[in-house]
This record gives sequence, C-alpha cells and structure tokens, in this order.
Amino acid sequence: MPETPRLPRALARWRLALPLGLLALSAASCGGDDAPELGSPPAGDVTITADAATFTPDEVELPSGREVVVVLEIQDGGLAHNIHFPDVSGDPKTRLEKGPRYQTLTVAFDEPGEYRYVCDLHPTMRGVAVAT
Ligand SMILES: [Cu+2]
Repeated sequence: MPETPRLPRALARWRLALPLGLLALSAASCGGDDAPELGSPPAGDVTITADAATFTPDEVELPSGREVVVVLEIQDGGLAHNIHFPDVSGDPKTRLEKGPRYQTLTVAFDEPGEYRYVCDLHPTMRGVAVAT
C-alpha cells in the first residue's frame, strides 16, 4: 500500500492550514469591530485631538455655567485614550478606546476657573480648560 504514507502528510497540512485560516478570519472580524472609520465629526463646543499620546490643543477656553460638549478625536490607532476632567463635579470621563474614532463628553463647569483634563492611561496627556 504505497498510498498510506501520503495520507498523514496531507492531514498534517490540513491541521496547519485550518487554524491559520481561522486566525485570519477572527483577526479580520476583530479589525472590523474595533477600528471604525473616522467619519464626519460630531457636533461639539470644542474638539481636542489625541495623537501620538498628546492632547492638541492642551488649553481650551469654554463657558462656565452651562453644559458644553467636548469632542475627542482619537487618531492613534494602536493606543487607547480617553478624556477625563477630574476637577469637575460628577467626574466626567469617556471610556478608554483605541482610534481612529470620535468620542463626545458633556461637561458643566460650575464656576469660572481652570479645570484639568487628562487621559487616564498616559500621564503625558494633559491639558487645561479655562472656564470663563
Ligand atoms: Cu491616552
């Protein structure tokens, strides 16, 4: 039976190919879920960009005494960022998410003053909102 030794070799090839195929398939579906297109920006009072683990701008001026909408444009594809105002009552923050994507956060500065904004994952990412 000269054909017998060939069969295990073919099976071994299949065993290798199948997991690789499944891996490629799951990686493709993951990419689809986690990396949405950066479409048109949502409406907001100010847009802050998170790119190369830096907030730009690192100082914004916003009115106090009413709700404002802060748009965070996360450009870093491989890094998760959020925006967090630890000095504001209610401790407003977004979820840590990888870009490219937009996030929006509603914040109300009770009184004029300076309010820090940070990314909870990257100590280098910080800025100041000057509420007028
Ligand atoms: Cu970050």
